[in-house]
Amino acid sequence: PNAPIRMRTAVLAGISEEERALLLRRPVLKSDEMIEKVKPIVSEIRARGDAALLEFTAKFDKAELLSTCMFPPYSKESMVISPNVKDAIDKAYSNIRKFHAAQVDGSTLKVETMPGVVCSRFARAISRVGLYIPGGTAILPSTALMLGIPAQVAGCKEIVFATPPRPDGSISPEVMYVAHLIGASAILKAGGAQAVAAMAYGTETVPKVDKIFGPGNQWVTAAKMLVQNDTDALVSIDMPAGPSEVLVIADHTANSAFVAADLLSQAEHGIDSQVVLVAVNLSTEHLEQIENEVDKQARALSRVDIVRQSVAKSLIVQTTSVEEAIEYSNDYAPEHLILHLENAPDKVQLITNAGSVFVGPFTPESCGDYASGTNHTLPTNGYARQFSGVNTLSFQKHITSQEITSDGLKGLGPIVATLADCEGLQAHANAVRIRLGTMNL
Ligand code: HSO
Ligand code: ZN
Repeated sequence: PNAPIRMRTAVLAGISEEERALLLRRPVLKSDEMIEKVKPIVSEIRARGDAALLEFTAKFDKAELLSTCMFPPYSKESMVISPNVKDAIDKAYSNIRKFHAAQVDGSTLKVETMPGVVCSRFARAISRVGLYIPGGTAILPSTALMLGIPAQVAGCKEIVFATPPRPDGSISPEVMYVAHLIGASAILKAGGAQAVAAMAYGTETVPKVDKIFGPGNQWVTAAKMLVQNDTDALVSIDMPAGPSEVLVIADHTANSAFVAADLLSQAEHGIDSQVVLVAVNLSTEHLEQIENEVDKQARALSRVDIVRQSVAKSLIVQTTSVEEAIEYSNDYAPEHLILHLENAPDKVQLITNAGSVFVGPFTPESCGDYASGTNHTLPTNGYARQFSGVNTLSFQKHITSQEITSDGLKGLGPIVATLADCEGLQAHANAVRIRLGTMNL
């Protein structure tokens, strides 16, 4: 236990493609195996609804409940929190709401592609959403804000919170307070695969939802992946989630204590959190200073046992230029990217893959985790290559429409009829010709 808390070090210059690929790897996630494990839980919920849900909650969360859900109005006693926490939640709510309200797509896009042919696109809220708020080693009212606020500003009609209850059957008062701010229409007191299944299919008391959001452990993630593939459930998910990550790029301007603190803030999430430090031409002394800071600060943390394990799995990568560092980061596609660099704002344009970027020495990731305004539900495991983090548009979908005048059809119809003939789809061609036939051409 007294061994130094240290990361592995690798030098990027001169290594082979294979070695470089190994440095980009995350700890393996066995998604196939997990999906097999959650299948029986999901089927039980489908088959037996509330009864199965209550049994699983007794078994996994050690809570004997009489009912699965709470519905508004939520009692004032359930949300008693200290005034300074309430104040902090209110301020975070206001910032996150400002940033997410500005993202609401309330406009209609209209393009006249040919004379008399007008194509439009407009957004509508996803009607019913399920928001998973993890329990486990930390209570996460911040996640309730990050999922609830975009749902609220997008105008979702039904907002279901799901979170594992404490053994006495209650939900943390901070999460209850956020549910009240958001106007959650139900709070499902369940976690794990069983909560996901209940929201995907609905039970006697749990409302069925159209899309499920939120981070969770392997069970939750596997259940989300399973139900999204079931056409009976007719449900989608935000993204496949994995363990949390941060990649920090630091050059000679970096403050060693700040860098270490940023690495540790992510390392404390869980034993499989990944933290990567990409050093740009750092002197041996500077690097050593950072490593000593990691060790020193880690020892003072209450979650030192978690940090010890996650730091041991983490990595320092030495590079010789900012470009090389950012190229590595782009290939890694981190959930969070922190730039401790000279002229950091100018480097943002080089970034092609990342969930969220933190620019400059006074922008710790913690601010985005809680209260600056951006969302903290972000793509992990390299999915930042193709996924955006949760945002207001995640709670809307787009509908297209078109309106064609008779003159418009005179111009467009022959093109469509030719293509329909070419595909051998006579009825398609007829739908145009039957109309053209009524016109004086
Ligand atoms: N860093 C986490 C979010 C979070 N941090 C919640 C603190 N509370 C997402 O990767
Ligand atoms: Zn965090």
